[in-house]
Amino acid sequence: MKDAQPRTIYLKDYRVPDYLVDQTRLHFELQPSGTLVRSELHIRRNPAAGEGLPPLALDGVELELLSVAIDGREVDDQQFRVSPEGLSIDVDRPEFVLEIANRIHPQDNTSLEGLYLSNGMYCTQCEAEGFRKITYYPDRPDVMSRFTTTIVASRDYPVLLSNGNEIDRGDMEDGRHFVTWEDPFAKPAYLFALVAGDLEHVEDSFTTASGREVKLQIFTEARNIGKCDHAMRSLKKAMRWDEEVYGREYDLDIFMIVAVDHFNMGAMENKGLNIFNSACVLASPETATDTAFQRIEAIVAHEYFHNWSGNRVTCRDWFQLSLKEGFTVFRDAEFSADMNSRAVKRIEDVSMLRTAQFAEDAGPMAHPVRPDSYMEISNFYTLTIYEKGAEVVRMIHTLLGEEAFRRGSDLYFERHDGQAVTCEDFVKAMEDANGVDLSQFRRWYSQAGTPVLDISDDFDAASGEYSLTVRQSCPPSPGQVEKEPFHIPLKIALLDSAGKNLPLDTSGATEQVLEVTEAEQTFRFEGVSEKPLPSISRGFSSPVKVRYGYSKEQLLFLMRFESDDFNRWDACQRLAFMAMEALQQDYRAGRDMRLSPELLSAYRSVLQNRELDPSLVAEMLSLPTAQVLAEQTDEIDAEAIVAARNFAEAELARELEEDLLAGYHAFSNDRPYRPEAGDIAERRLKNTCLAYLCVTEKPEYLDLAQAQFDSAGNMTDSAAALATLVDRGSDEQAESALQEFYRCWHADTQVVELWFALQASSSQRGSLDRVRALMQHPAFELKNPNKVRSVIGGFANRNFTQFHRADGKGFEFLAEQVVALDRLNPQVAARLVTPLTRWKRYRAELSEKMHAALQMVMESGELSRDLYEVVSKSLV
Ligand code: 0A1
Ligand code: ZN
Repeated sequence: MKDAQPRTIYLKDYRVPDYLVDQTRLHFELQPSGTLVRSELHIRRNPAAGEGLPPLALDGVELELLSVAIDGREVDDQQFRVSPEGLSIDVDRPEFVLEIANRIHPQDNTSLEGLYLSNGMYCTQCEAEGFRKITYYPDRPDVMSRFTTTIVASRDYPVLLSNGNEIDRGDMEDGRHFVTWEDPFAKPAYLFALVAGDLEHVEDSFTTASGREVKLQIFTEARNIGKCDHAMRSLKKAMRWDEEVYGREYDLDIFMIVAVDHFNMGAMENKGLNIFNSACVLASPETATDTAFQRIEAIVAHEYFHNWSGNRVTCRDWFQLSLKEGFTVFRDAEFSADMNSRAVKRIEDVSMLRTAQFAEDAGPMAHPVRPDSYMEISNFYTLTIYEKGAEVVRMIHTLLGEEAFRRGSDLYFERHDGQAVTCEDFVKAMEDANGVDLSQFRRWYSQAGTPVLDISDDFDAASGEYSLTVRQSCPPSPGQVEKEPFHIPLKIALLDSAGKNLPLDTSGATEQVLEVTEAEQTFRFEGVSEKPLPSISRGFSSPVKVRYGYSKEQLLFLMRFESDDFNRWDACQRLAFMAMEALQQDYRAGRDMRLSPELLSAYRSVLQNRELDPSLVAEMLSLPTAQVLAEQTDEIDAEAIVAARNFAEAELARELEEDLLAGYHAFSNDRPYRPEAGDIAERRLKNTCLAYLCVTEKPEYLDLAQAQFDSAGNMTDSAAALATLVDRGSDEQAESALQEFYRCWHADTQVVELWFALQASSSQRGSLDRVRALMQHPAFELKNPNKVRSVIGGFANRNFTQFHRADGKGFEFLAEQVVALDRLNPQVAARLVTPLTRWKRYRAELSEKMHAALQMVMESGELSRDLYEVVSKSLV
């Protein structure tokens, strides 16, 4: 390990900062041989921190310190101490100007934290604790300062950017040039950004609600300049939406986005200068799939929304990360729902939550939405903080209703503008604005684990009373054995035998939000004339597992009549899950597998239904993925899951062949490409039909796929056809399509990433040998996280069949790669190891092999703090 003893940081140890930094002046001289950083910090004792003048503690990692001066006088080295973690300076006055000079080496920075180079362009990533790799500083979000930044560089870097507004520029005598930026808003260091490179940009403008003109610019390398339009459109939509829905206006005169190829995450909300992973911003119809178009729209919005939920109001400490992330994910999800199909957006989000977040909640790294402790904060950019955090905000929205929620968010922004605050402050604003009590609700922030609701019902025909009894429980998670009952909004409806929603009270409302607060609680409905069928947790009203003993017939009924699209899809999922459990049992017992005719006919009627949104039909037709099935079983039998799923898919393809073909043709068209909801839905259903048809491996359908591949006018259709040929075609068909695709697109980074991912995640063709070969491909780069995620991540996370091969070689491979990567990029290594941390969930044979692979990582030598935390916690 890097640190002999990785330290655990506790929320309970939080103390206000000893010193504040009112002004930060930075001066960068960018040079390949090493970058010189000079800082001038206007420091003042924090009156809230108590008496006396303790030493000033600054964070700093991997820095070469050149000089330290206070109020213009060099500080002699008796007065300060340097450690691998930072600098401690003795202080004799309450207010002073500190000047520091240090050198850094961006060209050697492979961790992609701090200042680094991506394809020769300088860029930064400072969240959460990257600024300390740039210069010595109190690198914590509750120290907010006004930044002025001067960048000096050779003319080879014509574009020099930082946060805020440009206030000066000019030439130096030695032929270099400089630009100075000033950010009028105080901000924590994690929102600092710098970019320098030979970049082009597209420009547009936006007029805010109050009539201010904002310049919008997207910067990228010249070869990508044609791929910025969608992001620009998305940005303008997001700016308008935030004004309309939250009353939030943009506050600077300029908003910039920069695309970089080497990036650990999706994007970063630096004030006025968002830096994006190029995969999350660049798109054109020829090169990006519908999924990519929608992801870009969502991420551009997410980062933009952070300007208020994150930047204007920021986090006091990193335990409060979900304050900005949960809220902002909720905001971007609602934006995407408004721009596209609301039900499908919800289905996608819930599917992800149910697979990956529920697994996290049940695993060794489980933590509450507001964690109590961490070793390495980078490990806490999790699905729990982001997605479950968003569900928690959504539940507040559900409990309060649209208008009251808006009153709460208005108060939150008004009360805390310019401050660094806590999740508690958010909840308090929601309470104070509406006179409600969310005391018990706060447990969602402090208790980890996915609650389970066991629901039963009773109907008394004589009195016309129907009741629902809800029992809640929550399994233990690390450090938390007993859980107190949660406050759970449960949106329900009752269906009569004709499939109509029954009125639930005298107002005639047919939907109700039950507030579950007790360990066991009964809800009664009067005047019910026949035994109804409950529709439970409509729209997935809370992040819980609902158990109600639906029979197959009842689920079939819901699939036909349920008016809530999300629950309609969910009924279909439950049914498929039941069927596949039975198939797994057959497989294990060596019996013939059989899919029930009712299920087949239910799927057929979904496919024939031309009233439904085609993307909902596509979602309903798609069987739960192997990962979903695995997450929902107590003891994962990977082989049985694969066998059951393959069988069900083959049966559906065979039985529904005619309807699938009809569907394929009905939803094919030659309209020009538009990434609009209606068109996306049609392409999705058409390509789902194509994939099913090719499961039969009949030559005529493979020809159809080949024809689509040959003539596709957009990447969605081209990639879908390619994936189908790769999965179902002959060796020759698959290989020649792959080659042709590469030949056509080898110069396009995003498409090459897709080409990698498609192979590595193919259950048929993504063998370990192929994955190893892809890593030798000239376009593969272990130092580039996107390439790593496409190839190694594609294999470990999306290629269930091959990754779980019985000899455990898939696990060994992952362990090897994680160890190699840890030397270059600890953040990415720690994330990549996740599938191995789930070893306890598997049946013995695989479980032991996964455990051994994890052990191998542990014993491989020095681990980064990031990887050490995940591996050591998972081995327990
Ligand atoms: N705040 C960003 C996520 C982010 C976090 C860490 C990063 O580098 C380690 C980069 C980005 C967001 O939510 O979009
Ligand atoms: Zn975010």
